[in-house]
Amino acid sequence: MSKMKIATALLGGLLTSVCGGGAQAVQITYADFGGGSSLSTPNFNVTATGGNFEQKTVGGSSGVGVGSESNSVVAGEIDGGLQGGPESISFTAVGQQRLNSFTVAFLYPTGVFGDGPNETARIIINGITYTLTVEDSDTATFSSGLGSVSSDNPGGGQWTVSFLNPFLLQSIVFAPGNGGPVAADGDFAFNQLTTSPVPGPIVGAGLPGLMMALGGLVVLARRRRNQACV
Ligand SMILES: [Ca+2]
Ligand SMILES: [Ca+2]
Ligand SMILES: [Ca+2]
Repeated sequence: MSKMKIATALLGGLLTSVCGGGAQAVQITYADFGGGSSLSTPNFNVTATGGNFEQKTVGGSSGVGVGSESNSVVAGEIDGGLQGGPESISFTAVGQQRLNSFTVAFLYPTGVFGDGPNETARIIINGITYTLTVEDSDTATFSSGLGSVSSDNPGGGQWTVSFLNPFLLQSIVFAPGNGGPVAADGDFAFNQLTTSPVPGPIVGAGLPGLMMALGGLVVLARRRRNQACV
């Protein structure tokens, strides 16, 4: 392959990296889960604690929770469990990616399906615990200003927490919040997680890096033209 072709191929790859960085969001949804207690995708390793993955649809929303014969209190939701302790679903990131948003379902205000308190979800991101708390049927709050909450479907208790400044995701765990002595309080299900790739090195180098790459291509093109004239 000539130097020109190599340079063109390199530049093409770099431009793809520039143009594609951040645009290729990766999503994993409840629909990706079958049975069993573990799931591996190119981007995530996921495990269920306290039982197996279990899906359900209620009130126009769908999600995957944890189910078992012995420990699960609420089918298709991540609940406080019986003697086996709280259920949870844990995601470990494969490779470098940034957290854009996550969505949960079946997190309801007081009174819905007999819930005592407003339900809360415990979300442990990179080892730090945050809470998503329902205030009423249209409002919920996230315990950190890093994320803002939107109501997707009040009938399904579905909420999305979006991160304005996506950060590197190593792990995220979905666990019941205010279950306490009542295992069916603070139960919910996972609906969706969206991440984006970490930008490539040329993006890190910024515009000067891109200009240097373009400059190199021009020099190679001139050399080639001069050689052709000999
Ligand atoms: Ca359950
Ligand atoms: Ca409940
Ligand atoms: Ca619930």
